[in-house]
Amino acid sequence: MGTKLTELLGIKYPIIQGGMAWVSDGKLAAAVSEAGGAGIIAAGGRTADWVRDQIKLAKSKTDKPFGVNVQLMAANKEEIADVICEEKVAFVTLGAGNPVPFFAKFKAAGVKAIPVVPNAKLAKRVQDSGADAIVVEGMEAGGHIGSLTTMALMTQVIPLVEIPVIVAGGFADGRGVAAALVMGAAGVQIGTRFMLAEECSVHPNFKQKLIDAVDTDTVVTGQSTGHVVRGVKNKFTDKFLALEKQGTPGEELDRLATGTSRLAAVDGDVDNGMVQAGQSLLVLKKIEPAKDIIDGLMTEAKQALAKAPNLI
Ligand code: TUI
Repeated sequence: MGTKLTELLGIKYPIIQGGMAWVSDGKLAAAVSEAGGAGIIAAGGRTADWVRDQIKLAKSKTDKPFGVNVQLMAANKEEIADVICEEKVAFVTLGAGNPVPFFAKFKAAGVKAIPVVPNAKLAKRVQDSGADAIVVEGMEAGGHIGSLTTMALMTQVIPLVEIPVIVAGGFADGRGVAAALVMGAAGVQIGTRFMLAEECSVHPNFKQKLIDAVDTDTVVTGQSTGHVVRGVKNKFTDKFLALEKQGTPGEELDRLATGTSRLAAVDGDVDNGMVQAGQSLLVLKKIEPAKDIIDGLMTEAKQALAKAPNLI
């Protein structure tokens, strides 16, 4: 038995890895795909050459389908889209902007287009414009977020569209996967949990920050600028939020935030960098292979679903 997502992508389990800028590369994507999910290389902040190299690396490690996440605020998004088409990657997820202008190019290259949307209106619009599936992402997620919760999105968007709906934001264990499937989702996208995969190259300081964090430790920056981002509270977010409260102009805040995701994820400065992460942090206890994460998620999901028929 599978779902509309496992069928669409030709994968074993209904789990896709979130595209995490400065974090998810070809090594992590291949490990997740090899374990039966769908891994994703995050192109945000990277050059087109880096993206091509990581696609080639992933292809050398797995024959299974994997994807690339394109960040639609990036200046080089067209160039990256061309690389994805040339390399005939199985699918793309498209976030943080309007994905519709890219659909024709991906369709012509046989690359499935899966936009990430934060509300029902955009879900309907991208479906009507030809999206193959959607990710609906709740504000529990890490990184750039909308304003609705995952539960509100599952409740309202899943019945509204015919294409497969993958849900994201706050999922970190198998009970969550089961709950999403019962809600009618075709799959779940999980980001933060995969930062603790052995194959994830994010800096060890970042991994430790996640292990040490508790459920209430994330904050949301950028409400005043429109670049709304969730991450773990630290010296950087304290300073940023204090400046926001004082009414600091948006351009100055944007300048202050520039480079901070890389600083935390690549350089390991988890005090002065932005440690982008979602809200389900207590589940993050140890570093383990991606395969163990996925096997654990699926075992737990099956147990939860087996119990479900007797609940009412
Ligand atoms: O894109 C994400 N999450 C991200 S992108 C990112 S890189 C970044 N870092 C710092 C600041 C800003 C970006 C980190 N995390 N998730 C998918 C997502 N897409 N969330 C929200 C949206 C979205 C928002 C507006 C999608 C479409 C949209 O409007 C479309 C339009 O133009 O009408």
